[in-house]
Amino acid sequence: MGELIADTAEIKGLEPQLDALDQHGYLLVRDALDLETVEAWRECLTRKYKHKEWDISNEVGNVAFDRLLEQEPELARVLIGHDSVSPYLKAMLGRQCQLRSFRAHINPGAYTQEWHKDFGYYWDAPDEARHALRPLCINTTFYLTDNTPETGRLTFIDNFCHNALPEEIRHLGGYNSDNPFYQWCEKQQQTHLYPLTGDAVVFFSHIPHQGAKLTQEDDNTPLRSNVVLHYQQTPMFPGISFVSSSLPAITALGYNGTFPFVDS
Ligand SMILES: O=C(O)CCC(=O)C(=O)O
Ligand SMILES: [Fe+2]
Repeated sequence: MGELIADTAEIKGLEPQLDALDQHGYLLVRDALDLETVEAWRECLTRKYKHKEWDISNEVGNVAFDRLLEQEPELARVLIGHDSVSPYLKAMLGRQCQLRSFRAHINPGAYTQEWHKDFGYYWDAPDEARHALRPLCINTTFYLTDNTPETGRLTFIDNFCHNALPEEIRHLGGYNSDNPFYQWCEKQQQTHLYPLTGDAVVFFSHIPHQGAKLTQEDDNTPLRSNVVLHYQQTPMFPGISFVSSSLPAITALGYNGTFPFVDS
């Protein structure tokens, strides 16, 4: 498999960074969180994992927590519209930027994520209304542990952002690698990102991606984990296809409270 290193973390200055986000669909932001914040999050997720307080535990090795805005308000709310990612969110979504959902992941054992797109409805929209503008959603994924070529990664498809997914595979997916969407993704030229502790990856929620953990941590090393905030540009019907629901955020923050860049 050919591999391109598009080290968007090296790009300095907002405009070139936005150009890179536009071109690749993702941007690696170094040192988004300080170590104190990272350690508080690791402690939180480890504790909740030990107490089996997760909302989802799936067959590819992801354990997810979906109600942290309500359960851990002090830790969670400071990440909404966080300074490290707010210039990109503001530039891409403006004041229409709404927090959609807040999900943290921990990977206790073997983990190769299914190829997936968080925002599936993006691909349905043109079939429904071909003149409608397609809403844009953005992930800000904060990494709490190191991903190196030896230990783990987040993988994207090269030159994908402005190409359409072939129509026959657009709606497919699932945890099983035995599906044509997964196999199509595997055949494409890919870029592996290696986000380190405290780094964030900002990316468009409709583009296919896959996380992985390559080695099991020893007892003294924190388990691979991350915190994902999904933002959406337009108020959306709660039932559209998206990996996580918009309802816990609205319940925890109130509708107006989900808009970080609007003065209330
Ligand atoms: O495990 C990972 O790195 C992937 C996380 C993910 O799917 C996301 O941020 O949307
Ligand atoms: Fe994802």
